[in-house]
Amino acid sequence: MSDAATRPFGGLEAAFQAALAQATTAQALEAVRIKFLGRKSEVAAALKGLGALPADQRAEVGKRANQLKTAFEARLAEQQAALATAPARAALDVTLPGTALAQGRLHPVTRTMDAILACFVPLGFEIIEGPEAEYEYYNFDRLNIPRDHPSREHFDTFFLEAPSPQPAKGRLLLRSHTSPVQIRVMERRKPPLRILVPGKVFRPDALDPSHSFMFHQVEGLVVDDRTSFADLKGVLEQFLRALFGEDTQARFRPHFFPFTEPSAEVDIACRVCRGTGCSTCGQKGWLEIMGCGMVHPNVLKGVGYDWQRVQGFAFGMGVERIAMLRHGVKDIRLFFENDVRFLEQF
Ligand code: 2NM
Repeated sequence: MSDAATRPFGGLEAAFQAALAQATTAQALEAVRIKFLGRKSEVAAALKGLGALPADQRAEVGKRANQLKTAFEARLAEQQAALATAPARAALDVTLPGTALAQGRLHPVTRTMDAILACFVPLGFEIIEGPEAEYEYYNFDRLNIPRDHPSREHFDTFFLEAPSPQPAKGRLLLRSHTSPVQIRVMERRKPPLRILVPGKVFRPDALDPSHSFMFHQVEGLVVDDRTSFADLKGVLEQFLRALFGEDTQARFRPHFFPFTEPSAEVDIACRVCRGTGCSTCGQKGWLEIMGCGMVHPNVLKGVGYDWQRVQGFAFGMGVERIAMLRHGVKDIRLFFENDVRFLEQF
């Protein structure tokens, strides 16, 4: 192509390309079309003026002008197509609030259980679980609660109708405490033992704000030579301070359990009234938190331990009761109704 033929369009393509790159709206694109292909454009003028050109230039200028026209039209069409798909992006307003995802969380009883277990892990306790369907043998006999003994009536029980696979171990029942797991562990293993047993327990109590036929317990057992009531007090005081705060005051009150001697119930100073008496503590100033004691020699003998050479201490607590105290929940049944409006507060 001769100089004369290309000169009229010098830099036109580059100018078109730059203008196109900046045209991000339909209007801007139309303005580019008018400027480069409209009636007053350089290309249109060249085509219109072909007749006035010398014959030897006419063919080449015409061909070049048509090439540019075709190329510009193609690129304008491409850009228009690209803009047509863009509105999806333009419509995304990043300042709008996002869609909240329904998020799951742990049940307050699970969270309280975890908090309790976490207090004992640094003290070297192992966490062990066992069956919820138990034999009378482990739930009662081996815990120094003999058949026909009135103390067994303190532990109302759900008996299962299924015939016992091992009749020598008595009937099957839903365990009324987790202590049968401690018996199973002691039968299998020799001291020293430091175990913690969490789990569900079942008692056919009438339902009311503080009773449920199923609830959760955490029980603990330590067996060693030279373990004393002082060790029991030290472990439980440390536990209560870890769970309820360093300034927690605890007191041990004499009590009776068939499987421990001596036995005690443990109270903490009421967290609501700090001991002066309120509705949470029933005007007593103290809240009952757990039971404990030194493992009864009959229990140690029953699992085959030399009761004159080893001692043990044990303790147990109800998880729902502690969850109620921690969170100010007034009715245990709320934990089992699964009303999301209740559960999502934790
Ligand atoms: C409690 C209170 C006192 C207890 C006793 C035993 C075992 F198996 F060693 F004999 N386990 N747990 C115990 C003692 C449980 O709960 C209120």
